[in-house]
Amino acid sequence: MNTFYSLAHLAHAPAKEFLDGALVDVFEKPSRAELVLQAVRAANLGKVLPPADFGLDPIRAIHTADYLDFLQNAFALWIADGRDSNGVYPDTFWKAPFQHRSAKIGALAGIYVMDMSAPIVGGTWTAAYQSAQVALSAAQDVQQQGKAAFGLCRPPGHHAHANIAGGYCYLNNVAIAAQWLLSQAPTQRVAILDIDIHHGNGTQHIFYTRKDVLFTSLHGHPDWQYPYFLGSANEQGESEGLGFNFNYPLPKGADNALFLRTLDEACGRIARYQPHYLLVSLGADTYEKDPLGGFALTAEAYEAIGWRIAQLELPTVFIMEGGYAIAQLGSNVVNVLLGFEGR
Ligand code: SP5
Ligand code: ZN
Repeated sequence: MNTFYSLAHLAHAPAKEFLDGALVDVFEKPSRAELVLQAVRAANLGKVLPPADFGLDPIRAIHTADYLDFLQNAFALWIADGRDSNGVYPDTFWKAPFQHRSAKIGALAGIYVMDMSAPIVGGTWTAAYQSAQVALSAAQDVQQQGKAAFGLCRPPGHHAHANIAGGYCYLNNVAIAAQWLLSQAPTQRVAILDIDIHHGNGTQHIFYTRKDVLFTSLHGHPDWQYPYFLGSANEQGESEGLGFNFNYPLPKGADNALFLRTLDEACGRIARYQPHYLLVSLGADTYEKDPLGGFALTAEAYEAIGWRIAQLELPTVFIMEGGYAIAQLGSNVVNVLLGFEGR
């Protein structure tokens, strides 16, 4: 299968994030994508191609105009306000009702960013824009050749809501690609399978009231794992979307057997939905050695995951999400893709 990749991700390289109360070196760093790219090349997965430019319209179909303005201008406003060049981090998360809407960058960050792990630096907008183009290009490739493609997206996307950044995510790449596929007649239904260890809160919320997108997610139970506030099994969709959202929250320490058994359940749901396309939010932070994980998956699991997804026999768009165990990230991700191809 073809891999889509853009060098623009290199410009998104914040130095620090807040984690467990400490300012630490970022986990979501440029070497992640570079190592996955090297593994793709070493495995001869297929061609590595630059993304086409679909422009802003497919991004505007998912994200609000005010949020996109914020993402594009935040760093310049931050610097103009005399703040630290480390990047934009909210200093105020307001919980009470608003009485005043300030245009100060500190206020905007509080509105549009939900946590301390989505800093915005000078290269963030361009990187996020190109990451979305990578996802769109992978979707178009699958639409044209009918089998599979890999969008090596960085930054990742599944925590981003229509108007909120968080969890290293700014633009929801998988949602943008899914919506674009639906805009291409005669596609009527697409399914998303999210196997990053963190629940895809943004993707779920974006499609929560819709039945043309089935969202299924395996992840650490929000009782113990980020993002804490969404991801329970009783979240099944609302209004027209009721019955089109399936969460499979798993306990800490979940192993290969439990993960693969649960994946089979999720795949059963997807098969019954009979979608025209499958999009996979592919995170490898389920790996036993992941510093932000908590599952116990071993390297052998990844090929098996890919093989099971292939049994759905659907045109499939893989979209890169998380995975922070740098030494094994490339091989774990590529093993999913090789497993899918039966290699
Ligand atoms: C795309 C993606 O994988 N985003 C993950 C964002 C995780 N943000 C950090 C959450 C903090 C969890 N506490 C970790 C405890 C490790 N000591
Ligand atoms: Zn994750």
